[in-house]
Amino acid sequence: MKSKLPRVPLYVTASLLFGLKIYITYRFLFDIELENNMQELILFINPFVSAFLLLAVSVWFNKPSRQRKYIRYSVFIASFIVYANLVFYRQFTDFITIPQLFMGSNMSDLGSSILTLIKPYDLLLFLDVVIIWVLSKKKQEKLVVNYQKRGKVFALAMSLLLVAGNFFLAEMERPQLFTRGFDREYLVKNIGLFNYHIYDIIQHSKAESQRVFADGNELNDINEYIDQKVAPDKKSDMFGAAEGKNVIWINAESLQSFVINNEVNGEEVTPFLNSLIEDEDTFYFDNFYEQTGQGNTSDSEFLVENSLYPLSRGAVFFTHGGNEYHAMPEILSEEGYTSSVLHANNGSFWNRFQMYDSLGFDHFYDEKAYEISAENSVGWGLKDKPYFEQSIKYLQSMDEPYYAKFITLTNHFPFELDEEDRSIEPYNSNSNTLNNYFPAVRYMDEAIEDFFNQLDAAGLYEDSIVVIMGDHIGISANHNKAMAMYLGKEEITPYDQVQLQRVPLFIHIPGNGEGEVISEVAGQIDMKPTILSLLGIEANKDIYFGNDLFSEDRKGFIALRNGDFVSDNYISTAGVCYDRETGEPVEVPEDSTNEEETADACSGIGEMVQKELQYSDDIIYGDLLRFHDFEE
Ligand code: GP9
Ligand code: MN
Repeated sequence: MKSKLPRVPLYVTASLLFGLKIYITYRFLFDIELENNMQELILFINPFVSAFLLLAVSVWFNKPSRQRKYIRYSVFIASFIVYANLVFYRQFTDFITIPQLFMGSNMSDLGSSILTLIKPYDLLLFLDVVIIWVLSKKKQEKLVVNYQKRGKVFALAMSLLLVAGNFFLAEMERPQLFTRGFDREYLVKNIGLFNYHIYDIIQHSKAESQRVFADGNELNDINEYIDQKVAPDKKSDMFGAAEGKNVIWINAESLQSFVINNEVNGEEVTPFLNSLIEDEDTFYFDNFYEQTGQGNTSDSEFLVENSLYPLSRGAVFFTHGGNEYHAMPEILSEEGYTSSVLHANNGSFWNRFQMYDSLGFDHFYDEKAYEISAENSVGWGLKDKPYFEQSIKYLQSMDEPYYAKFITLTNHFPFELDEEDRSIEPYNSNSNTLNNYFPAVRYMDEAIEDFFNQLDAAGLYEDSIVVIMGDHIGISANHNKAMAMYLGKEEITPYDQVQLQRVPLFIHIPGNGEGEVISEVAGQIDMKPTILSLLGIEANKDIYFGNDLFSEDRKGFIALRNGDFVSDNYISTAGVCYDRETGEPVEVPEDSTNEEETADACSGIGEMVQKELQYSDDIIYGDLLRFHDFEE
């Protein structure tokens, strides 16, 4: 007997079956972290949206057999893509990218272990394909559709609308998802695996085309600029002051300068760091600016290792992780150093696996190197105190001299902290973020103090220098009202905003005895030349935009990534030129006809800033360092 019920068209049934399969895969086979209900919802929606987008295309085929064939094969191929990602994920906890597919050494690692990554029950993942295949072979007319043009356009409009809705939710949940890239997991969980692959292909082709058209001649102007404006004529007095020492680098998550030597509820926020400033072996820089863009921590790392600027959009770790660089770890290794990063987070975050390889790091101790449990974690992961504690054994095992970079995690937005770790009370304002920032900063301060003691106890202190640097701001302009209240100001002006981009920099050289507070304008771009000079390493042929912070002979300005800048005398932001000392806008004499004068005092430096940022971008987009001979 024939059923009276109208049959659901095959492309709809297939979308539901295939969508459900992808959802199950995301939810139970990939280890995707879901932090709230919104993320749960988006993860639930996006598989069906993607499936519908893919399969609704079938309505454009007029011939029933073509329609069936399209549905059959697209589900099969798409399932294969999901499965390939799953196998890859089981090995790398990451999703496939185009560069990895074509040139990754990762993939060859996979080759040998592939059999251990395939499970018998994986066959079930093709159940939907089988059902759809069988259905599509049935010649029932009702399964295929024969829409008029209107119906076809409607199906298309419907699928695009669903995609738009999905993207809208994703943007809401994770603003600037597309420009910033973040982590592949973020992309997959928000827009789905297929849209992620499309995004990856677009990113990749954009980067490739700029790369393809470069031939190296672009470097002539850049080298000339560096020779004239950046490279100092002579070495600083501190050249070689830490020759042969280990470099222990601490990336202090979200640490801003405004908490240094400051109080909250009558309590010192950073007692240890404050005492470190007083220490005769410490150089403390109180006008040191972060210059990061959208890539946050990764951008600060990029600045430090390369003395190049990060990009104005996206995270360069992500977009240009495969470029040729001549970074600090590589230069150090030529001098006999080993280099490592220790960071108790997922190693694929910010594309670190790939980028650290490109930068020349020898080892990366990621979360797998740490014992992490619910008890010793908070917020983003392992708490800083157990993190440092567990790291000592790795330091002890390193070949000397070494460069070891520590990246802390606890003082990360939203600055969660367990009650037992809270030594000072939060601030009291309308911003919970700012309120909780203080106890979290204090926890990091204590963790760093403990770490100094552990270094000493393990006999690792004397032969090392310790650098502590804030990576980027922790409190954004969204909290300006509370920030103004805390700082005792009426409001946060654009000038103040730039000043809030100061992060602490400590260079601690045991036994040096000449430590002081240095107030010259400085920034993250300066770290590579500074460290290399301290270690007595000359890198004459290097391409970089920073200065040795101990040199007299410096550019005299720090470019912020948005084109604002701070110079010895001025701060330029939002098109206004301020006197750096007073914070007052610099007046242009009204009756002046002289072009030099009418252009405000900032414009000369402004042009240099633009030029320098552009040169740095050209280097990255064109992958120009591959044409440069650093040995020569
Ligand atoms: C993540 C950590 C924090 O691994 O570096 O990153 P952020 O969000 O600050 O860039
Ligand atoms: Mn950070």
